[in-house]
Amino acid sequence: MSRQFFTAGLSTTDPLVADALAAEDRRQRSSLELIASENIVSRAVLEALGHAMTNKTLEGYPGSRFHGGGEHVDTVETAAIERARTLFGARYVNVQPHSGTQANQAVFFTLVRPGDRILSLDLAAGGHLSHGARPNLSGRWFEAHHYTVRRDTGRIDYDQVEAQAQEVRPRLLIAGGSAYPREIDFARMRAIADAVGAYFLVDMAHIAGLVAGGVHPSPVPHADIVTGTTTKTLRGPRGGLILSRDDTWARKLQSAVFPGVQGSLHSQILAAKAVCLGEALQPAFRDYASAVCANARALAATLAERGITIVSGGTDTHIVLLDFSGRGVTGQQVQDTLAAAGITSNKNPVPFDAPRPSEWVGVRLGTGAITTRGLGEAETTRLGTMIADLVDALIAGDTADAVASARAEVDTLCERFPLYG
Ligand code: DSN
Repeated sequence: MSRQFFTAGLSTTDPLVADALAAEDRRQRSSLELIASENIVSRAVLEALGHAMTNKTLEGYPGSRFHGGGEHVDTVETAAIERARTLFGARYVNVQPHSGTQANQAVFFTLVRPGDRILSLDLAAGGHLSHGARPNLSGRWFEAHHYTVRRDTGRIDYDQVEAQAQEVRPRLLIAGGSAYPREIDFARMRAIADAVGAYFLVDMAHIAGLVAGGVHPSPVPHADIVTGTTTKTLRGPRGGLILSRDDTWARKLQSAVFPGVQGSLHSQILAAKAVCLGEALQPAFRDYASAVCANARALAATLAERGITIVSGGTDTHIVLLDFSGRGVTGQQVQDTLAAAGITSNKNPVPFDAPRPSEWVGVRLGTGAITTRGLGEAETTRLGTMIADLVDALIAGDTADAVASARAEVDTLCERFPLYG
């Protein structure tokens, strides 16, 4: 092997990929990220992600591996487990799931069998694909039923969930999702699960950082099993995790993750997970989580004042879900208009929306990344005004001036709040 293999940089060996990475770097630095499932990881997390620990293949768990040479991965995996235990008050922790979806698959492997009934939040009401949506494996393997939100409040109606649970008699009740902006009453959901003899899973992927930061109630005392991601509000690498308040399911979950739904682990990701969990244990993370929610409330209030419908009338989390039904524009058009000004968002269904993504009338915003960047309530309020101006211009049919003006303000904000020095 030529020495160059070990020494040459990416720009020399693969300009196409190097250029794409450089362009992505510029994109992130010069735009404001409002996609609710994104965040900006620390330099320390990036360092762990880019480490040669990626070369290490391992299966099994610390102290019980199928390959040799795993002692340093044992160190980082054990640290990640211990930190998650402390952070979330959980007894059982598994940090190996490659994603939140695979964490959920491991829970299914543990608690249910193909053909069993599951009951989860409807996708259009803020649920998640991996909770039994038809195109997902979970929708094919289980008899999935979905509860929704009230049309008048946009919130979960727990009496309705209870009535539906009594009718469906699911083996597994699931709470959580990817676009529900309100606090979830985990104690009530637990009571509903108990009343019908169902297991109770909470997928806290979006709110894990808010739970860690003490600004959202924890599902851990209530659920049989909790899944989540280290991405999103927890501000870590892409990947999942599984928690439980006790060891009831420990043995089954261990073998459900490996060898049930996964093979070898992603060593360097475990190192990055340990780093982000360590960061979340610092007192400053509580301030961060609190600022994320304050920014979301400021954004929702500003947009509502400008006549934009906010699903559920506001937010208790980092998510602000906009509803453009009856305004003559689609979520895609709003997403594209914001993007032209350097504001990144995603089209999203709103409750009871059309099934086709091209017809969705929602846009989901989230404040995790801009808060990491340093924007406070004043800047977020200003950002809300810019978004409202862009929407007004879109509805009026001429966005050129609004886009130019917002783009200039986005540039100024990006310079004031730079990424990675
Ligand atoms: N579920 C997707 C989202 O919320 O954007 C990815 O995690």
